[in-house]
Amino acid sequence: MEIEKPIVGIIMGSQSDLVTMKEAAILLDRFELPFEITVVSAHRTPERLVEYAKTARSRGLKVIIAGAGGAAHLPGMIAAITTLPVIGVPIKSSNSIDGWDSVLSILQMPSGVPVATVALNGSANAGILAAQIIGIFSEETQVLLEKFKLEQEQNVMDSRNSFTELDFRYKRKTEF
Ligand code: RP5
Repeated sequence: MEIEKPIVGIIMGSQSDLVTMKEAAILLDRFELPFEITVVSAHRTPERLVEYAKTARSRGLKVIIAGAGGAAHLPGMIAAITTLPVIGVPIKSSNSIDGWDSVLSILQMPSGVPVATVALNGSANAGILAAQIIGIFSEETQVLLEKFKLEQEQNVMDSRNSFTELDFRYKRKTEF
């Protein structure tokens, strides 16, 4: 069996980020996209960061998802070096005051160096956004994304049943 080369890179500042970042991997798996996942620390392994960013495109990656917490410089520094799109995941980590530090470190990039920042701990959305970027060019991925949206819609519609069971005195029947 031929092993497919990864087209999405998931990186994080520490192994402690994995509990959050694995959600992105679960989504990429669902969209059948080959990915690599590893630790690259902006502060503890700066040279590894530079090498990762410099070689990402030539190694076949199309999108990078980078998660970090606290003084979260990883996504921004990767974006400073590569021309690939970078999706940043702010993480509420052990060295975060309240999560805002991670959000602002990743969100407030200077003009000229964009990072597509998702919500705090929003790594599932990072996985979906990466798939949507790939889906611009891949019909197969686009089909899986549409299926995902339909399933999501159905889950919400099914959840309405729990509302009909509620018994309020002034509740009125609704078709909606
Ligand atoms: C950041 O510091 C990492 O991304 C992580 O979120 C945080 C804490 O790292 P550890 O001290 O758990 O290794 O650079």
